[in-house]
Amino acid sequence: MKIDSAVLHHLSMPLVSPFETSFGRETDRECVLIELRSEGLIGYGECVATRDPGYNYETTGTAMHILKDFVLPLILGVDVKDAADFQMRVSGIRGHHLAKAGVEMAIWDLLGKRSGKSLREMLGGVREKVEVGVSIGIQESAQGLVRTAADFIEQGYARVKIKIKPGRDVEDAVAVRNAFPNLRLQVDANSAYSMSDVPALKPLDKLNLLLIEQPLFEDDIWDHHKFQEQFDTPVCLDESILSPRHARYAIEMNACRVINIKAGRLGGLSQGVMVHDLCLERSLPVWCGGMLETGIGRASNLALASLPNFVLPGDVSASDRYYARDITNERFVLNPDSTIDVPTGPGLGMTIDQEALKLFTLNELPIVASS
Ligand code: OSB
Ligand code: MG
Repeated sequence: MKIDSAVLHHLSMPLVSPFETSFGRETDRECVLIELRSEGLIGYGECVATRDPGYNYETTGTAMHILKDFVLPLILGVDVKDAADFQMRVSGIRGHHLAKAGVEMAIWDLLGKRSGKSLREMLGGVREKVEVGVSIGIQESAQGLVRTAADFIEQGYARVKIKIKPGRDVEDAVAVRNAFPNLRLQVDANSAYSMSDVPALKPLDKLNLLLIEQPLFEDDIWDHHKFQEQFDTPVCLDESILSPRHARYAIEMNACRVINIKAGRLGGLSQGVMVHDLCLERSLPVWCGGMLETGIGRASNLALASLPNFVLPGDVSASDRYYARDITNERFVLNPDSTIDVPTGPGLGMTIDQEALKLFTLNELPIVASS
């Protein structure tokens, strides 16, 4: 499949409500939509880098640079066979997984459109719908958080994740647990703590949480082992797992009992599938994380989450939880059983609302093969 040209669309989209985590607050979400043209077809991929280097070191700015100057020149005018071939071609570029993963997604979309197969079929997904939950950012108060959670539960979300940070942890979690004694509840710290915070966090262990996500630093798998030793609640790693190797290290160190899989963080869907397979073999449950994706990235997450070992609900909510207007014509809705349907069309199964795309574009960069 020869890749003829590409367009990078740097987007900024207003969120329906601000999203606050331990590393900052977003009211508009930036991302880079990658458009690849090949033999008369167009494939789309979403790079989930954000405006600020808060989740990890990448930003939409670094992604535009790495894509334009390093990743795309390696594939434009080139016959790229599949995701593995793409990974081999870009293996000399260190890091920048969010940038690479966006291109790999566009390649899958092209492969599917060529063969008439959905991403779910190509990845080996086994479910037509996926169990989902909602990730709630830090609210103005614990009472406000309970109200927000009640609203989502009312809408049909059967699993809730709340963001925590120092000073806004145990009290918030206790408030939600007291209001909803049977709720499937979990917390996410986004690397905000260190081992000296263990005594302060210990009361979380009494709240019957599904898991505690990424309490410590990204590069500290070993301290997560020490943390896990002190908690009955399963530790789940997000930021720390940057490759299938990291997943193996974490499992062998007993640093976690659950892994959050994000294709972006791992450098591509193919790498997400590898972590999935490894966890299946080692009997670790996984679930699909989210990065406030547009319809493009959400379609990709749903296809990935249809694989067999995604046994915990994913952070993949309905389109209206994020955007009043999305860049895709298709919107995702929550089914009454707290699931979302996996798209069935070729590739990602999505089409672009060109008018919306224009509306949200900060910068558009066409890129052609240098001869
Ligand atoms: O840590 O899971 C995270 C959003 C941006 C960056 C990091 C995270 C998140 C979420 C949102 O929790 C999940 C979603 O897309 O609904
Ligand atoms: Mg997380």
